[in-house]
Amino acid sequence: MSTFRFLTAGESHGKGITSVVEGVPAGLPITEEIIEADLVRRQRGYGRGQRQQIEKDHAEITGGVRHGLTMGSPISLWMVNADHQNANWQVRMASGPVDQEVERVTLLRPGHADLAGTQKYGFDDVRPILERSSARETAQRVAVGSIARALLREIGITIHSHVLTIGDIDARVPERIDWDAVEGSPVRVSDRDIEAHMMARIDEVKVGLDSVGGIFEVRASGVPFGLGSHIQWDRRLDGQIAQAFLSINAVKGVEIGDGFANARKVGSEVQDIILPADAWERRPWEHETNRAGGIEAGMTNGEEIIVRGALKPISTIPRRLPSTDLLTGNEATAFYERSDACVVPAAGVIGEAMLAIVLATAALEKFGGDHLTEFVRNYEAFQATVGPRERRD
Ligand code: EPS
Repeated sequence: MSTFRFLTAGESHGKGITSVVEGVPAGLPITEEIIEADLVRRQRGYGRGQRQQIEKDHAEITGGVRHGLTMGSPISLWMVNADHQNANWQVRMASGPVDQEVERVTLLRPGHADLAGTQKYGFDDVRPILERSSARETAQRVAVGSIARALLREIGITIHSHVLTIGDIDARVPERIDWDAVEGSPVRVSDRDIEAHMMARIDEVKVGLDSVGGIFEVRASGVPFGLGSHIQWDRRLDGQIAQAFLSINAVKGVEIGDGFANARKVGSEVQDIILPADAWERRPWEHETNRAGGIEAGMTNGEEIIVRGALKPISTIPRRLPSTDLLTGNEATAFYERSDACVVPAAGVIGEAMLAIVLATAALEKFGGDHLTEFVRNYEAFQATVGPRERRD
């Protein structure tokens, strides 16, 4: 049985970024076009900086897929950094020795990897640290997420995201979210009025040479019972999701279901009542509400998974922040090259990828299978066992 896992490599302004994905069953339809559809979504979003006009993200499949189908072997993806074509970057990020002096970055940016990274890895130049800690790497995570998502789709799981807040502006969340409207929105909200307010807020922040954060929400529907487990701390799915979300650049908080709101209530107000069979509309064991966000005791409970990620405003801002020089320890202003004013919409797309990766890993753990048909067969056999014993035929 295979375990879904992946690694990425590459720097923001190096030649490109790579990933190797292992554990995908054979027979899954994957094409560069399928992956590109998600890459394009990550690049959009109001408030992105100049860099996204330079990059046209495309993942070339260089291994593991033949004639549009996975082979069960590791899948390798290669993505070019268009910005590297700039002569400056070719010298600054050359993998071989260069015969000219390359200017060091020594003005530490607060809120980034600069200080801790240089101290930990022993550099007197921030460049080798900032290049890898850059959110450019999330382009590969989204590509890997596309593969995970394609696998999940085979067992009926779909994943969406939308933006809940930009700064202090809250979106109104309707009972049924119009995902097509979200996809058409520059800030990934379904409400046009709020969209205009949010965009105005981003403009305002840009004029003030600042940045703004916010909260995005990712939802997975069609999730079967029993992904994750209660039996050991590291098998709990909510813990795995929290780790995956907190690994997204600038995400500083994670909430599953009504986590924070529930903390202010009493026990009788926060339960999701398990409905009796005559009230079920779509499947066995429905709940009256979904305050738990689809996970109880580290396992999926059949309801929609709802996860939120809170993003701090991007730390690199055009308004030069007071800081310190890495070499001298003297007072200085922080390094600034370029930045985005707001990345909350893009972070939602990255959150979808991370949730897809966690769920694909858990689904493969539960259902296994080296070929897609085996995976789907195992899923279907399990689904047939779900429900009250005396009502099952
Ligand atoms: C990033 C800084 C910006 C972002 C980049 C992440 O890049 P640059 O310094 O080249 O302007 O645009 O994000 C991406 C390149 C991307 O594809 O998302 C950072 O410091 O993390």
